[in-house]
Amino acid sequence: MSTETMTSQAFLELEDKYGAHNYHPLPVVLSKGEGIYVWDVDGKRYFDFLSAYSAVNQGHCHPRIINALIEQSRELTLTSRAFYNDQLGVYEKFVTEYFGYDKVLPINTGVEAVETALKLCRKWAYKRKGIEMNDAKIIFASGNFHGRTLAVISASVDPDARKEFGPYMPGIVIIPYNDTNVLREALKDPNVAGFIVEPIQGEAGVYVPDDGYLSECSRLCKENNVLFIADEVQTGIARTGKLLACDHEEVRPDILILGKALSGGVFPVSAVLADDEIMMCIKPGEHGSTFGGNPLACAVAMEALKVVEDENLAQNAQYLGGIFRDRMQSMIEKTDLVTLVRGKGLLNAIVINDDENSKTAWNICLKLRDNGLLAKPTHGNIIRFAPPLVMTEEQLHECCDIIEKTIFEFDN
Ligand code: IF1
Repeated sequence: MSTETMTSQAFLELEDKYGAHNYHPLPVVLSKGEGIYVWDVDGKRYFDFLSAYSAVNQGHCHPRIINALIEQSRELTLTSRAFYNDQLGVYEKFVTEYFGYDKVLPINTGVEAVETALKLCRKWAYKRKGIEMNDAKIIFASGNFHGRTLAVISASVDPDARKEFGPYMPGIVIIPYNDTNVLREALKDPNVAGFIVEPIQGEAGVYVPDDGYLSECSRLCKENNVLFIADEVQTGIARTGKLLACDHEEVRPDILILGKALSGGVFPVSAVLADDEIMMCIKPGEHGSTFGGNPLACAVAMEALKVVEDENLAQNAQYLGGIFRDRMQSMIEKTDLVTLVRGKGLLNAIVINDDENSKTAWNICLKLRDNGLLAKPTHGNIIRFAPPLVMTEEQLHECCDIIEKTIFEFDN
């Protein structure tokens, strides 16, 4: 089908007619991306303030990452893990040194990496910790988002994610987020093998825990011989102003989960990192995936991580994040429509002065779109702002001007 003469409306109608209705996208049809910008089918340019949920930290179609993709795809794309390939070992050495772990288990999507971490934790529980077979429990935080599989939604408290998908997986304990007292109590159960947490809860609305929360959680886990598992699928890889969000508190997770920006948003590449003591609990045949560790993924991920380092993206996110929150803070003082801004680095959100069920945040996002900036509401009254990390200070100010102008237009 030639798409050149098709209107935005025609593309919306195609998705509506032929695609499952498991999403409710903002009405804008994109056909090109470069750096911090995306363009719609009519050629209108936007600042991307979602970055595909932090997958495109390095910016859209980064020339170095795309080049790695093209070069490798000419040579070899997939062997499966039935054979060795000449990229995997090189990547494994690179990525383990980059993040400081003995071993990596390469996989594809974020949720697969979460599943991998949960399985690894259970294996460790039986082989090392000595928990009776099938008694292992893993603690999750309320408000979590770890993906869409049956195991993971079993730990969700979001009715949309859970309801009518039962029966649910057992062995899950849910405690409040940002509460170390409850964790301390929960850890007294000797059958607890792991505690999995997002350093900042994304889906919950960019909910930043108190300073010291992660380090205290990690300390409590260590004290109780429980694995501290960090889901850094969204917060990792420079997004929050450090390579990992855990780095803000100098916490080293026992199991580290990465995804999204590991490929710079080129295609799904995820990873689980751990030391030998944990990772060697899994033996050949016990876990895997056809595409996990494919040579294309290895080449792309290596280049994507090099770009993060070479372009100082963590430092840039840290610096611009401060400016962004300052600008939002001074905006908030001039309007009743926005009540607060929160976040770390370039993972931020503003809270709209309205209830969760209102359409205000959605309508603001439509106006932002009209004014050339793309963002998406979460939970009805929260707007997440997460641009690619390759932005300059001048560009960020331009974006803050758009947000301010849009909010003030709305306020009247
Ligand atoms: C969707 C949210 C973000 C994640 C963490 C694992 C995964 C995710 C911390 C799974 C995925 C996504 C998926 C996306 C919406 C999105 C999201 F709003 F739902 F919460 F980013 F903030 N751990 N997050 O955030 O990774 O399997 O998707 O690769 O459309 O479901 P995945």
